[in-house]
Amino acid sequence: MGNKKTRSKQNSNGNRVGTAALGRPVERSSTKGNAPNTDLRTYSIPDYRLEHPDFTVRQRVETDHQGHEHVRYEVEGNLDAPVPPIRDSKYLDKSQAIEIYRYMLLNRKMEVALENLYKQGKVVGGVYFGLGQEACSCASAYALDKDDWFAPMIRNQGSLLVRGFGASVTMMQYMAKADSPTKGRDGTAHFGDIEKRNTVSPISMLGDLIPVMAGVALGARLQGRNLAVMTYIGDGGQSTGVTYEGINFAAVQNLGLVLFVESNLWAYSTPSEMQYRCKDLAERAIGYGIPGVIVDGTDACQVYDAAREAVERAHAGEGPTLIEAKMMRMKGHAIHDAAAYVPKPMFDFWKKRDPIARFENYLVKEKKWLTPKENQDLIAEVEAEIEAEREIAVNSPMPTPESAEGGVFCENGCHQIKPKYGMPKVKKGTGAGYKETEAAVHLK
Ligand SMILES: Cc1ncc(C[n+]2csc(CCOP(=O)(O)OP(=O)(O)O)c2C)c(N)n1
Ligand SMILES: [Mg+2]
Repeated sequence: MGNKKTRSKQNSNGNRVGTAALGRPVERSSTKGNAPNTDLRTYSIPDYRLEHPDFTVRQRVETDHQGHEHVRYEVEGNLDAPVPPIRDSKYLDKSQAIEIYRYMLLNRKMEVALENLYKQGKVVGGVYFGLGQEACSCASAYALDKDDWFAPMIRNQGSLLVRGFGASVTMMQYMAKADSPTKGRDGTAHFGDIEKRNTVSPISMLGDLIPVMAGVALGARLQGRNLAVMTYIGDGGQSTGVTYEGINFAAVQNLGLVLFVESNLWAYSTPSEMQYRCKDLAERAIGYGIPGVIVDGTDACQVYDAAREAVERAHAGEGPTLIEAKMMRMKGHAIHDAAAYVPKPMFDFWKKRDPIARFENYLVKEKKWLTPKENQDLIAEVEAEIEAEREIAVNSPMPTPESAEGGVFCENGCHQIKPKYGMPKVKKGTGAGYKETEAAVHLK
């Protein structure tokens, strides 16, 4: 993030890729013989993947010799398919691709450090991991411009790194340290920074971030700015009613929501087969009347391209985009969960599609953008950074007991909410037609 972004190119129809390639559902009449068949409509959902994994998870109920029933999952399908290549990005140049790779390495090594801190008894509570999802977290956040807004979910610790939160911030938060953003009041990732980094804190109630972020986009637009607002929802969390409400609101208001649906095949111990019946969650976009697109969530280039196109649509005032990123959660729900319910062949399949190993291979062997020596130096430098950040976090003090009573209520205007980009433009009432809205009065 932060460096110059290449704008998406024009496609052959002369439309901006951001609009046309993402396939805003377009009604098409299909033909029967020569006559148009008006009974049939088809909608397009672009799919950037170079592979379409083909397997199904089935639930089996088994009875043990004592008569107790146990649920077990089995996977069936083509689990020996060859690993697909990384798809060349339409927009990323060499230095940007290497920067994303570096963030992915930081993401992974920070989580390894967190696991060790947990095992050393230094973490208060649990730890959540985004293992296998680093490309989705890092390349998505990298597609945002500095002024755009963003809200991570618990697994998007890589996105936080991209948005400028050092690894020590997340580590201190898990250790409930005095210098952490919540000063020890919350043990997990519930922090943001609405002043400097345009980052809204995750919300535990799944789906609730979506209307909140739609509201952020609406607020910015009332203040004269078309900003992109990016957030994430899981394949489990997208079943909530508030997800529907939030996306629908963003759709009808044409707000710049960039929603990543992280299709990681599991919601806690529930497989996606038991979560929804449509083939791909991107199809939900058709019902909302917004563009939807499918990407391989383990391919940083695909994630970036779809995100960047959605961000450009948002900046152009063209409304929300739903991006389904397909991948696999490679650990349990959190550190307490050994994920014993996941059939081992599924882990084996996705392990071969490790987003970091594949991107490394792409940069070193295919593109030759990094020599093996440069790659080793980069890895060593990332390890040194994580070690330094770990030291900062470990050395931060625990909060004093007296500090617990501070920061509970607003003190001395600490949370004054002011319009960030300018006073909202409202129509002045001149007669029976218009009335100054209550919201506008309130903002003054
Ligand atoms: C409204 C709501 N219902 C239930 C929960 C409890 N809960 C927390 S995480 C989770 C599973 C989420 O799965 P998914 O959305 O697929 O995200 P993933 O863990 O795979 O990233 C559930 C059910 C919650 N936080 N909010
Ligand atoms: Mg999930």
